Amino acid sequence: MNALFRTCPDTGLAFHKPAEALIKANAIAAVVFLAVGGLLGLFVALTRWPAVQILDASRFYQVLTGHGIVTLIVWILFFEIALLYFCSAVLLRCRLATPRLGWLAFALMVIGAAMAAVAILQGGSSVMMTSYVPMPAASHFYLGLILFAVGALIAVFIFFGTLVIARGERTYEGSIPLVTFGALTAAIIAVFTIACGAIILIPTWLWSIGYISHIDPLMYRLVWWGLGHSSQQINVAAHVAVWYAIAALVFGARPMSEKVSRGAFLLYILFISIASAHHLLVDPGVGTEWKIFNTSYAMYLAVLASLVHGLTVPGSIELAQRKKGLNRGLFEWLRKAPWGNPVFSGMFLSLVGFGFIGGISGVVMGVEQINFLIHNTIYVPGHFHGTVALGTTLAFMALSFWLVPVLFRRELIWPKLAKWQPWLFGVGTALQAFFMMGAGTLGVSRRHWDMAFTGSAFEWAYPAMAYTLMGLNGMSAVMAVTGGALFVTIMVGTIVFGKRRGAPAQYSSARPSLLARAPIELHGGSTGHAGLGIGGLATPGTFALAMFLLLVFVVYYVINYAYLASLWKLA
Ligand code: HEM
Ligand SMILES: [Cu+2]
Repeated sequence: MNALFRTCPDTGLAFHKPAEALIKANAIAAVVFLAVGGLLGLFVALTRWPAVQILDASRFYQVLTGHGIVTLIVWILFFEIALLYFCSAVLLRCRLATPRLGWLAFALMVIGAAMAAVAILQGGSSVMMTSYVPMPAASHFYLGLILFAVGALIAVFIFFGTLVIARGERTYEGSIPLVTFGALTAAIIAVFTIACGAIILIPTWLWSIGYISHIDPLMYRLVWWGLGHSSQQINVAAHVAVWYAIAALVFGARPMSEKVSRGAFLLYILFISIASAHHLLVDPGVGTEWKIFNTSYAMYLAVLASLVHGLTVPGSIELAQRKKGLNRGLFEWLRKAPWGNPVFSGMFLSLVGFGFIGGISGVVMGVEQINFLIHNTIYVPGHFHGTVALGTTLAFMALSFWLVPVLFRRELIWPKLAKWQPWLFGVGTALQAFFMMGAGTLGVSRRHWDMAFTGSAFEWAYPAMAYTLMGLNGMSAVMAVTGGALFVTIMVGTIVFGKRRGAPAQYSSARPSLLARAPIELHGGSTGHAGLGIGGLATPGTFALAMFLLLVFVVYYVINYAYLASLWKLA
């Protein structure tokens, strides 16, 4: 049987027919679930808005569980599977390994997500995303998650298989492209992540049907966070790969140093699972040395990797722009970037938001002492909306504005509104993160539906400011959800109603042309050292931005320690 390919007339990419169909299916599932998850998020935020409080307690926990699982697991993973197939079969111009198993994986993921959704809807599984034991959920809640994970694992192995095929059939020269390397990083971490998930969720499922009598809650948390934290690193590796892809697509930018970028991805693989310890900083049972070693030494090597990407992605854009003559001052290259193109604006807001909000707050809250200030407060959702909503989700949205028209061969509908989408979602989410972090610093608890604790035996009130902040959070959520809804509408509208791009695609069994090795180019003129910072700074604007990040980080870090000291009323 000969594999069928089409060559995209707009991009030159080669699409293996079954790979194309699988990418489409996974992408559509992703968008549909994002719509559901975003709507649930709106209800969560409106409930936490004290003046609105739209849901009652039991509905709130149910909706919150649905929101967390549908967004962070289902939307993100469907999109990532589409991304893995794209980065292997399409970028390497080769056939996808075992497309039939790809459909099996897809079916398992759909069935698993549906099972978990039904369990949540039935009301007996409002255990939140983290599903800590001994809080029980229905057995089909756990089984659904397990089936979903098995599906995802199969897809990850199809990705590995496709890399092997590409190498065996020599569809590319040299080493795999950096974007594919980033996807490979995500896939390797995914294997570890899903293994942790199996180790903890399978016994929990057996516990839910009565085969196991007891699961130790501390052990549960330890292993669960091997899943919960590492999966966030899959997201980071994937969205960093998307940043590199978009820098190349929009600007023709080339990585400043492939070696450094690849080395940074390697750091993720080596050090990230260790950072899971930052979720156990207040847990008894694990020692202080263990906590401090893992979160304050080893974890910084993973943070270093993100800092490297945060430097080299805008740096490569700056270089590409300067080469085009946008060379005046520190920031002409950035001012004259295509801010009206949602592919670029979404990616850049994702990068800045991830660094300044998600990154700084993450490092600060990962310090054992400071963690006591904000543990289990609404600061935590503030932080991770900076990472997974603003960082990952917005990066995926930005890529979709380019990918969906290419994949479905249709023009984007509503291009004018599309320009606004990243701003609505990005700024709305950033504000949400700020307000939740602010309220959390004032102590507002996480996951408690009523911050006024109405009717409780002991009276307790937060500072008035905390109520205001939670109201502002609700308003920002409306803005973010508007942006999210706009994204979903434009994507679905484009797939269904978008104007067709040219004649229907023709597939042929001819082998696509070889992916040529990119010509090696030295940045910054003749010396060849400029790109390394020797002989003049090639990217002064990016360097200035990096110094600004450092400054914000130091100031914020010190403020938190000062605040911690002020709570210590012994002196
Ligand atoms: C505009 C869209 C969104 C809104 C309005 C929103 C709002 C919220 C709010 C207010 C909470 C905190 C609830 C609480 O603890 O009281 C929350 C929790 C959460 N959100 Fe979002 N969010 C949005 C998008 C996302 C996205 C895109 C993701 C993931 C990719 C995400 C993942 C989560 C998770 C995992 C939780 C925690 C659930 C739990 O505690 O079990 N959210 N969201
Ligand atoms: Cu973590």
